[in-house]
Amino acid sequence: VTMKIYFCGSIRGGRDDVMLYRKIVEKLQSYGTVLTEHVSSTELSHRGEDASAAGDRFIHDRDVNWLRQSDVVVAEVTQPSLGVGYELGRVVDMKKKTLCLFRPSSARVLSAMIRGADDGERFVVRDYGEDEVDEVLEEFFNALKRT
Ligand code: 6IA
Repeated sequence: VTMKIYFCGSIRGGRDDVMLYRKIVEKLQSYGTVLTEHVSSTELSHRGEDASAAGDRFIHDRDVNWLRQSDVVVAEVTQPSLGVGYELGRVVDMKKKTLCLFRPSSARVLSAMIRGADDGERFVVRDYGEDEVDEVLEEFFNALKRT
């Protein structure tokens, strides 16, 4: 049985980091099935293909179901996104193992509601640089195997 990984990244919050999401998702795929591969699709713009409320409800319900099914959650949180923040809030309640990746080089300051949720164990915020994706994920998944 392969691990189910839920990846969170900004969509309507802005697609500036989509190439980095690609890189992260590619690495994640070496550890398991990424349920949310579309988040890293370069074809998906912040405007989206379907803005209807029914479309949005479908997306919301499907994503929350995927969150419930997932074994582990990885989020790139540098580009602020309401959707990613919402997913992380839901996931804290689901008590899933979660890794949030933030790039201080962006000159942004991460929300206190994310940084402050770090408990050093189940929910971890990791500062990193773009060239450290592989190491940071290796470290995280190796530690998972040991628990
Ligand atoms: O508020 P945001 O759009 O930035 O929220 C992004 C997060 O919400 C991602 O981590 C996704 O898991 C989830 N999400 C938001 N929109 C979608 C979506 N299609 N498909 C899948 N997951 C989504 C929207 C595409 C569109 C712009 C029509």
